[in-house]
Amino acid sequence: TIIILGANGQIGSELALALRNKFGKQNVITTDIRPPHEMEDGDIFETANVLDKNLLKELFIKYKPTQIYLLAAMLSATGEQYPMKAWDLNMNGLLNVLDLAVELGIKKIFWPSSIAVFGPNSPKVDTPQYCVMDPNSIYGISKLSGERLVEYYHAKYGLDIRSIRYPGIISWKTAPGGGTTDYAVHIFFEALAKGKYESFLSENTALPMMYMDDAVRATIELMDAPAENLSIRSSYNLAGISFTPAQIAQEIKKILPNFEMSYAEGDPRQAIADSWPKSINDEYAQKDWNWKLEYNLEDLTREMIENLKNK
Ligand code: VAH
Repeated sequence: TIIILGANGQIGSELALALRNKFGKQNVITTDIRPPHEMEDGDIFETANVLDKNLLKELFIKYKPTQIYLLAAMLSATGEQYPMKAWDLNMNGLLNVLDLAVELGIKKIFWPSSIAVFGPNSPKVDTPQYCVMDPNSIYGISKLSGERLVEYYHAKYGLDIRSIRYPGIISWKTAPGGGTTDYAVHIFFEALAKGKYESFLSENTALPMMYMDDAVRATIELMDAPAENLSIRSSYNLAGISFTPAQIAQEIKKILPNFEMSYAEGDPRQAIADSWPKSINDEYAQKDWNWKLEYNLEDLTREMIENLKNK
């Protein structure tokens, strides 16, 4: 069986769909701190807080998972409002899962890192797998620390933990919560609802992004790769596509000609975005597990508008 912790989040909710399709609903246990808004027949859900180690232990003993996906975390923008809560959730949630996996012999774990592990002194363009990493958001600090921990638990205890440094992820099924890259999701909701959007990031803020379908496929392809092929046990860079708010607005205008974009000044998320890379090099993912992106900016824009129109 597979247990997904944080299954109601932006990534967790779509990973749950993909993993249920791949392994069968009866083999996927979704958990979060509260039930999802809607469930389908056969969906299995358990309420679980990743900070409650005893409850996690009971769940792991009850379901004997062969794989755990730990998606519970607080993202960058909210983390700057509640730094100690973010540190507690992101670090102790991870440590609880790592310790229980060793204790109970659970081999395979997925844990997401982020481009947020890079900081002001990291190379900004074509950011490599190995370079200076001085994150200055508590979220980025927790993800960099998490990378050090997962590599340590792999080396010391042989845990088969796999990880991806996700770029900003764009999806329509579940609205994201508290991220700096969320503008690239909100823009579509507002373009269709109001015909206009005020971006909290400035027009030339280039960031690495990825359509959710690519992010989910990358996750499953990494988890399916033979362990002996994986040369990275911290977390794999994944490039996605880099664009600015101006560029995505331009792409939206090709489909919604009356769409109007404007830019707010002084949003605290601007400083977070400015500390991150503009583009990423993902040669290790290409070499180790044959990664290939499928959705470019034009595809992503078309998919988001079509799916949100029908939603
Ligand atoms: C955030 N969506 O904005 C997340 C992600 C790279 C961005 O880590 O915090």
